[in-house]
Amino acid sequence: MRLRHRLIAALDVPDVDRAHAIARAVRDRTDAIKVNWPLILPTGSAMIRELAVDGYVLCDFKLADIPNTNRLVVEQAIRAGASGVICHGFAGEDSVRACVEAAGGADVFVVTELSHPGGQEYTAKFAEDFARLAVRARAAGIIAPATRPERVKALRAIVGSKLILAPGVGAQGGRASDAIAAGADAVIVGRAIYEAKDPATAAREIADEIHSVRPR
Ligand code: NUP
Repeated sequence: MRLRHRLIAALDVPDVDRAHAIARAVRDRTDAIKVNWPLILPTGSAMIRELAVDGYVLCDFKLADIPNTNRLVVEQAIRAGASGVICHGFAGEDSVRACVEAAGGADVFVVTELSHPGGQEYTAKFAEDFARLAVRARAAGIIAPATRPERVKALRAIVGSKLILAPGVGAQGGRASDAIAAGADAVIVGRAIYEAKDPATAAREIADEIHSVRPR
């Protein structure tokens, strides 16, 4: 993933026309469009294919299955045009390795600690283990919570130069500049962009905030 803006838009918009309109509006202010089930269930892999024409698509399928099923899903995502996929660490190293192998040269990101309050109940207890697993399995990077910048900092110490993508900015209460200052390479932002009256302006403002702490 090439990071220029350090901003990834989460397009959790089930309406195909609105999703395309928002993607077009924010493309040149973001490094990637992240898609998840709210968009892919109604639109299918055709949506991945269409979005991939204009750049990096990150499939946030949070894969947590047996290695064979993970592999089959990743193969389909890559075939449709995805440049990256997100998987969970808790399914174990063989399951993560299956994603990395199936991705070929594409990126795999491993969720460490989920950004919502419930993420502290279970995932936080194993987040360091998941980060070490991501390094061993040669994943491109990890997902770490922008809602808890001190955790981003702790996980950075484990993953070295691997990428850290941080969701939880805006609607979940995190600040983009705090996450970047704590060591995230990029933030993932959904509602604060796609629910904004003007998504392009919202994306530009977040990118400006990021560049106030980490100049281009
Ligand atoms: O820990 C995570 N937290 C999180 O919010 C891991 C994620 N992948 N996400 C995703 O990021 C979540 O599924 C959603 O697509 C996006 C955040 O959206 P929002 O809270 O900015 O609207």
